[in-house]
Amino acid sequence: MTTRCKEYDFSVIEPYWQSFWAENKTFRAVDFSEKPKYYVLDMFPYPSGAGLHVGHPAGYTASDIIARYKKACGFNVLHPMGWDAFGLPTEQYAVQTGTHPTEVTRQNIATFQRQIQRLGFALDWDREINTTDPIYYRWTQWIFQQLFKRGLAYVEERPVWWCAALGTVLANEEVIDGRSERGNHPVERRNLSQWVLRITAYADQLLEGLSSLDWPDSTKRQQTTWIGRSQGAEVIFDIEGLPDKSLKVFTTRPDTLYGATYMVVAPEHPLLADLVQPPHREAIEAYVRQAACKSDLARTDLAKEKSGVFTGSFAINPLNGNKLPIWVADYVLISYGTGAIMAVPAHDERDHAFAQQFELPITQVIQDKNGETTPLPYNGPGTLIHSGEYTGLATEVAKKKIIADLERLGKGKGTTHYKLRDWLFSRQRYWGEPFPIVWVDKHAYQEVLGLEDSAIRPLLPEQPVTHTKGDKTLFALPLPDSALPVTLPQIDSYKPSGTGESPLANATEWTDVYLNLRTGDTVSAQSEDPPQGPEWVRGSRETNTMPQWAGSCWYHLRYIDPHNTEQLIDSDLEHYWQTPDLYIGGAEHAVLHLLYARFWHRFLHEIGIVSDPEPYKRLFHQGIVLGEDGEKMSKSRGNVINPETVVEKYGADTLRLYEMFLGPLQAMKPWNTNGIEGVHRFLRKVWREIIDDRTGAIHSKVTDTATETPETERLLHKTIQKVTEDIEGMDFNTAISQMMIFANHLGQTEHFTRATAQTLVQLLAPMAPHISEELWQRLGGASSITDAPWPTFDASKLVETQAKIVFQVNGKVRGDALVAQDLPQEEVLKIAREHPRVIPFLADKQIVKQIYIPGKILNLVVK
Ligand code: ANZ
Repeated sequence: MTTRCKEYDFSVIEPYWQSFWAENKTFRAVDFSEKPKYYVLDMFPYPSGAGLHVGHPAGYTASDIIARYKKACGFNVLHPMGWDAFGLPTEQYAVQTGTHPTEVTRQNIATFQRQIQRLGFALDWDREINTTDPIYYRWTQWIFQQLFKRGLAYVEERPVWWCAALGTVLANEEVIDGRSERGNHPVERRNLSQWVLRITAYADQLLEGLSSLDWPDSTKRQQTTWIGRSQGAEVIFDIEGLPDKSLKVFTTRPDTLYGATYMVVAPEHPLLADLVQPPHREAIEAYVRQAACKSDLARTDLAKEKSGVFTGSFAINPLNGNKLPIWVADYVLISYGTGAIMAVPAHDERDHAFAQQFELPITQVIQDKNGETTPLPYNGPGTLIHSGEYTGLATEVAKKKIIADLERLGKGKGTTHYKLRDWLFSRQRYWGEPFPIVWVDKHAYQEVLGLEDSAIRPLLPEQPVTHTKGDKTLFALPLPDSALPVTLPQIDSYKPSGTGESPLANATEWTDVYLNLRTGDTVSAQSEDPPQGPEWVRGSRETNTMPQWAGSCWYHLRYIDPHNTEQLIDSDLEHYWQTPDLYIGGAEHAVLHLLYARFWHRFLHEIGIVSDPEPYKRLFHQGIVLGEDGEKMSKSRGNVINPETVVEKYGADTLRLYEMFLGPLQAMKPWNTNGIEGVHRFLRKVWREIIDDRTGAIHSKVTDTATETPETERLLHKTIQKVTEDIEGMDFNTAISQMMIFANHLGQTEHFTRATAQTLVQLLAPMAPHISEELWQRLGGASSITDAPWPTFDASKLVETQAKIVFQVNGKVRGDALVAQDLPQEEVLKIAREHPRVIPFLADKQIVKQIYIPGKILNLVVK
């Protein structure tokens, strides 16, 4: 049961085996199998209109090799695929063309699926998921509800980028230097009511959990920095002339308090209005307006020139009573610490640059350990100087003492701050998950509180979540489980509403509803015949949608139980499959997705849905594949390689093998079309060693009668060992090199056994599965190669029996020969003397000395 081609014809072989695997459901993951489980997960793709690019197969081939290898090792493998399909590009395409995003998504998924299937991945397609499918996002909404009822979702006025010309809110990445990326219109910060998730409640857990993870160090470091826990103190400064106000700062260096020479508040600081003295008012108002257009990143860029304005007010140093001028400057951010700092220019780089620019005093208060004068700013540890009673103390001691003294004076306390902010969770978009929330007025909310037996009561948070609209306060009411999923309504335009609200705000037919709290039924409030009864409330649906990250926060769980309509995941299945044993994806997700998913998974663990607090124990980042010119592939550069074109020309096995042969998986590396020819030739060679391509039968070299030569046997076992170890270590490029060496060796032998040929194709199968399955079957393999157990090597066969001896004459290499490892020196000398390339150098000469390094070199000194 094979194809009939004589030569290596991948265009026949590959589709043949792909349908064979699909029809036989070869890669079906079996729930509750007796075998040990192995779950290997890829970061699922966003099905864009552009189709697959060569970056996708790099990671997917790696995970596929592991999946196929683990199956051969006797594991019950789960290797699934799905679509992270909500997102802005689809919505924008829909706006431009008037096609519904569902339709755009359907088409894009069809393309991605066809392209992925052509690569012959060992995927269980019965578990395919799609984040935009209501069957899926019902559970995304459900998780939101659980967060909501535990007080982890709330609404807050948050500054967002608002572009008046476009009539919409923009994401950070859509704003460049204070202007919209599209159309170059000015943007400004505007406060809008936003949903926020309390990820900060998990800051410590997320930080401490990192130590248990087998992740790339750089990614762990990025998460650590992103969470940014810093220990320090809050210090309270009195303000001259404002006896009932004070200025609170956060500092990690309370030991430098004597070195503070000025203070800074962020332009958004609530106290600023009180601090500004009349002569400075105009300048400050202009400055604050300017700062509103800059991103945090631009404001804190160390390389940028510092800017700021003096407020005219002074603060009092709580330890020594010094008067410090208070400035406003945009390098201090409102979102961190307390939004105000004590500036210590001698020991902080930013303060130093600022002080130099505005000619403010610089007072050194820390000397390094050796007491030498260090160039300023010096931010290391050392001993205090010019610091009153603290002079002479080591920095760490001084920190503690100063904090204790401030506490006693009521002027401060030790605190911990985090860079991590709560997660802004709403978007003013159409193509995202709707929130399962209806806003009702106070009266209706109180009535709900009275409905003791309602399905909704257990979903209400202890503290109501409210937001004000005009002069009204509205209360967030979660929809009961029976109302899920809340599906997206059909609307005429996906354009933003123009008021800063989502396009859904225009769909009043959908937003204004009567909701039955018991059944979850809704009736449009525009209905002529409004329903009656105590369980019906009138409200207005939340019109923001969730960000694209939501669906990918828990998708690793859905693959385990993809069709469950009763619960998020069956707990027996969860116990069986647990979390992925290996997760492969790009390093660009180091903080956002990988942190959000850890947060949700920890939360689900806490509420008893999953058994482990961490979702991804072992993580591997595949490197980026660059264009042939060494630059990032991009349409505008014209250096994009389309995997389908490669498959057309060389076949999927070549593409897979080539992507793995390019270099170490984690490295960034350029594409090279010449290299692909080499890999393709290797596959042809393997074919021709085993198949006689004039007849299509097994080559006469492949013997069933003779035994294997010791050299072939040794190299075979070495190859099994190396390929096995390299696959385990994800060093696929060197595994391939070893197989090339072995294939070359077979090319040079007269005969090799059928068993040797079978083992070679087994080793090749995880990387080039189609040719391997074909050769396996032709060699008489009983069932699919995917059922054959992984070859094992015999360590006793690895011992080198032969050695290559290099012959030198007077220190110069003149020839070499393969000899038995334990051949006596006289015999080796005999071979050297008879070596055609050595003979000329010995003629008429006398050997005066022999230096023999067994198994390596014979050096003859002649006169
Ligand atoms: C005085 C000082 C002296 C500081 C010194 C540093 C060195 P990390 O470590 O990142 O947490 N800071 C505090 N709040 C700020 C804000 N909202 N915007 C900008 N800078 C802010 O940084 C904490 C340090 O960053 C704080 O310690 C404060 O400067 C500054 F030799 O206070 B430090």
